[in-house]
Amino acid sequence: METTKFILIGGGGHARVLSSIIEAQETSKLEGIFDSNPKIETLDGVENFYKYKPDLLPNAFAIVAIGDNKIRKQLAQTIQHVFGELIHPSASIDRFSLVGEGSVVMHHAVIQRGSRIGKHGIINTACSVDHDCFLGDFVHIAPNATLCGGVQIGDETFIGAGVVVLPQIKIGKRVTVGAGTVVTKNILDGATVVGNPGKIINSHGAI
Ligand code: JB3
Repeated sequence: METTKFILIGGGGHARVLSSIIEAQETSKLEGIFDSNPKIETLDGVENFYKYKPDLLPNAFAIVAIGDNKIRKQLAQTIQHVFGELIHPSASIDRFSLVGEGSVVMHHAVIQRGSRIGKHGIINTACSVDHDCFLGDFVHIAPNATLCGGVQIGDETFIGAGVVVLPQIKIGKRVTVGAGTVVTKNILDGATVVGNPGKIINSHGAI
């Protein structure tokens, strides 16, 4: 069976988790990483080529392996490789859901029926995206977070570890929801929300 080859842009903690997903699939292979840090020679034995070169490993699919949504978006615009997707075999993805290019779904995550994950999203370890959710591009759902049914999340928004978002809630773009927050009301663009129940702690992004 043909091997699916990958390159990772970035070689830190997030890249190591993605390397673990690649290793978990017999027909996938990590060919190299591109990380600007001169101290990183390899990632778990895979060579670091440092500065991104579009003509190096041209047949490999690229994943931007940077957890920060804004940096991941900036970098994605510079990559000329075709983007792939990475889904750990232990993740549960309903056949009527969609995962956009460049997105990654970690170990034991759940994406329920009718949900759509945008481009370059991070659906992190053991989080759950329930039915009919709509996530924009460059969204990060951190480990163990729970999106109940029909939740909408805007581009570049970060949902912290262990967050709970109640059904049908709409969260705008570039929102930060702190770990453990329970989101009970809609949140406009740019807000930072923390606590149970979630309270907005910056000027914009009112309910
Ligand atoms: O919370 C969890 C489960 N994971 C976090 C993840 C989602 O985000 C993790 O704990 C970290 O908070 C974070 O992981 P990430 O993005 O790997 O962070 P860090 O370990 O700091 O690694 C970032 C790597 O990207 C570093 O090695 C940088 O040198 C590299 N980097 C930063 N900017 C870049 C650039 N590499 C390239 N090629 N180009 C850049 O512009």
